[in-house]
Parts: sequence; structure tokens; C-alpha cells
Amino acid sequence: MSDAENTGSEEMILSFLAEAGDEFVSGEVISDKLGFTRTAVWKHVEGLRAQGYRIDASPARGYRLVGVPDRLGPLEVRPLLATEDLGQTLHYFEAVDSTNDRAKELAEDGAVHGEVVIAEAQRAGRGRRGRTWSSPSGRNLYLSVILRPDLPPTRAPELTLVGALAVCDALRKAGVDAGIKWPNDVLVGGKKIAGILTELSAEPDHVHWVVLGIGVNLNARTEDFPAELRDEATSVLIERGQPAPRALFAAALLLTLEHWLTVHREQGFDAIREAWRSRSVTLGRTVRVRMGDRDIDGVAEELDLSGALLVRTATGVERVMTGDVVLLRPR
Ligand code: BT5
Repeated sequence: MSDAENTGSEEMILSFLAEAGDEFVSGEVISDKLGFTRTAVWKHVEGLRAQGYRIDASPARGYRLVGVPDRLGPLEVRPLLATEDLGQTLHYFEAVDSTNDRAKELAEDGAVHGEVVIAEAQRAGRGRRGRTWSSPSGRNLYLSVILRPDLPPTRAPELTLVGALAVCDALRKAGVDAGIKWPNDVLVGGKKIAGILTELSAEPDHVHWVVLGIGVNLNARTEDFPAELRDEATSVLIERGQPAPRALFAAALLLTLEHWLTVHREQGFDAIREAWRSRSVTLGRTVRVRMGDRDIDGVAEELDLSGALLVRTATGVERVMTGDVVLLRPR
């Protein structure tokens, strides 16, 4: 049997055991329902155990799932996924240089809308403009979603805001008071908990693909961050004092993202803009915007109809399409 067939069979047995909760399921019922021999069921259970699943076996009562490993592989995430297309094809790695790089290669090779790359660790996680994304192994979420939107490239930046909205909502559901800082950061109590890196390939009037890269600090402890980030980064674990179930969070995030992408496609950017504004920690604040060649100071007044930030400065209103925002004074 190939690895893929094994994974499929293991996934079926796992879903079966997961559905039964605390109850035992007899080997006979599993083999009847799934059409495996009893020996094959036993072999797949052994295979699952070797991957860190804890499964009780009793000759009289059958099998019972008692523990799942803290991993983000297809076996852990797929049974929890309620999406139509996002993550239905999941490319999982123990470590990659950057999930965005892997997703870009897959997109160039013809990957379809919704394929997702997830890794436990990144050797060269990236932020914008060549910056680094700290990616300790096995603690956080690093994923990239391949999108094939029907959009002109000028509207692609809207997708970063859609992504930020989804991450913010998923974090709120996980119990932290998250807000969005324009354009691509999600903050809790002024500290960064997540970031988004959008990359694309396009012709003048047509987007080939967009890769939406999302990094969320879930279970990183302060000491997992490099020294220079310890005062400015946070995680669900740090905020709540208890770990987030990573596979569950990943599945919930993909579902929320799919929801907002559908709203964006069907109702346009206006609906996104409304939702975004109500979760913003930028609007109304005194800010400094770093734009590479120059800085501007002013009040972040509004998100305009194209997703740009309108900043009122001493000399008038500036429309900012790209840049880094520093929040200057507490509200
Ligand atoms: C971002 O860039 O915030 C985009 C981060 C995107 C990361 C994801 S992970 C999956 C996918 N694969 C990748 O390779 N990337 C994406 P930017 O706005 O440029 O912010 C980068 C800055 O955030 C750094 O210069 C640090 O100051 C800070 N930073 C780095 N790692 C962090 C972390 N884990 N948590 C909080 N802040 C961090």
C-alpha cells in the first residue's frame, strides 16, 4: 500500500474513533463499516500510534482514542476542517524555508485555489521588505493559502485586509482581545501576535495567483522569541496562560478566511471595509507612517474605498497605499 493510501485509511479510522469520543469501537464494527480486514485495522492503529496518537485497545471492547499529537498534519487538521475549498488539499512539512516560497512554487506548477501549505517550523520565515518572521518549531502556526481570485492586480491589496480580518476573528474566538493594525498586523494589548505576507503573480489586468502567508503566535513562550522581539511580540499562550489547540485553530482560521473571502467576492470590498473598521486599532490614532524614503506623522482618519489609509497631517490628508505604521500615543 502506498503512503497516500495508508494516510487515507488511517484518516478514516481516526475520524471514526474521534466521532465515538470516549467510547470504545469494536474492531469488527470498524472493519465492517470501512471494508478493511481486522488485521488491516490493527495495522493502521499501530501506524497511528507510531505517529503519536494514543489509542487504547481492549480485546473485548475494541479501540478508543485517548490522545492526539500536537501536530498540524493532514491527519490532525482535515477531520476538523469544515471548509468547501480552503485546505482541502494540505501540503504539510516538518520544516521549510518559508511556507510562502513553497506555496509560490506550487502555484507556478498549477496548484488550485485553496491549496494550503503548513509547516511546523520555518528556517527562513519572511516578513515584508526582507524582514524576518521568527518561526520556532512546533509552537505556532505558519501557513500559506494559494488563491486564484478574479481580480485586477490593483485590488490585490484588499486580500491582505481580508486575511487580517480572518486572523483577528479567529483569535477573538480563541479568547484573546485582538485588533488589526493597518495593513497586515494583528495586535493584542499593543503587541504583535500575527502578521500577513501577501505575494502575487499577475499581468496588468489579471491576477494569476495570490499567496496569502499567515503567521500566528499560538503557543510560543516569551523565551521562544529572539531577545529583540520579547517586548513587542505576544502569543495566545502568553495572553491566556493556557495553550491553544493548534490544529483546531488552523481549521477555524481557514473556515473564517473562507467566509470573508466569500463576502469579498460576492459583496465587494465595502462589506470587508465595514468589518475591518470595527476591529481596527489604527483608526483615530496618532501615527507615524514609515514609507521607505520618508516618514509622515498625523492622525489615521479613515480606511478608504480601496483599502488605503488616509492620514491627516499638518499639511493635509495623505493617502497611504503601503508602509509601516507606528502607533505614537496611547488613545
Ligand atoms: C509580517 O511582516 O508581519 C508578515 C509575517 C508573515 C509571516 C508568515 S508565516 C507563514 C508565511 N511564510 C513566511 O515566510 N511568511 C508568512 P512585517 O510587517 O514586515 O513584520 C515583520 C516584523 O515583525 C519583524 O521585523 C519583527 O519586528 C516582527 N516579528 C518577527 N517575527 C515575529 C513574530 N513571530 N511575532 C511577532 N512579531 C514578529
